[in-house]
Amino acid sequence: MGDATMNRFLPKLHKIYNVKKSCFIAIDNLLYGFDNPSIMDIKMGSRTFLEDEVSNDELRADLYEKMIKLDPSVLTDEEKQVKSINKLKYMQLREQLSSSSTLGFRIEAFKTRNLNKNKLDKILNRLNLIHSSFKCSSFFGSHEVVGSSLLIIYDSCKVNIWMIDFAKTVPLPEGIVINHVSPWVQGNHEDGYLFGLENLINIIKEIKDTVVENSTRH
Ligand code: I3P
Repeated sequence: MGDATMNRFLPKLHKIYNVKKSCFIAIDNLLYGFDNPSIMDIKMGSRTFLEDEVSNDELRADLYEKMIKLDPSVLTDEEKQVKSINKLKYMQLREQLSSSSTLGFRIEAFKTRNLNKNKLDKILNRLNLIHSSFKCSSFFGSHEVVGSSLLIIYDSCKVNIWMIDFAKTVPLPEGIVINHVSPWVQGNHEDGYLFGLENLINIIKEIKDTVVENSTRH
């Protein structure tokens, strides 16, 4: 919230509650003022785990069960025998089985209705603003942004986009500089956030052009 370049894209933080060992935050209700809104949660970045995960070899049966439902063919015989998988492997498979690895973003959930050209224009304007502000932001210049989402909300009158989910946004180690675009290799801390945002913007532009082309044809 302290970064003046970015805080217009972040829900306002109202309060922090510590309950036993958990910490809860109260933030703006982003759906307030919308009438039956359409919503899309897009997880940004080509890497969805923190580098610490690389050294975590705990085997998890819950992640194995989730992967069985997604795509059992990617599991090794050994994993099938122990019926568990470590989180790094699970997260990397999720990236490869979705568009995270190729496009740097994936759609996690959506409830959506008619999108017209006017809304696509507003979405593109806001995404371009987030992109240019992110590039100038001292906060994002000094943090890796992992597992964060863009939340697109619109109804028949309004459109808005918010940056949410910063539980795995952490300061970069001293001496490490990232561009948020280059591919990740262990130790470089690249997250692929801007790679994903640029692809998202280009894809929405293509959709808009198709919408315009179809509407002029009819
Ligand atoms: C979950 C998703 C979450 C992750 C969670 C995964 O997978 O990647 O972001 O939590 O790990 O299970 P999926 O989307 O396939 O359900 P974190 O971002 O907090 O790591 P978890 O099971 O350890 O909570």
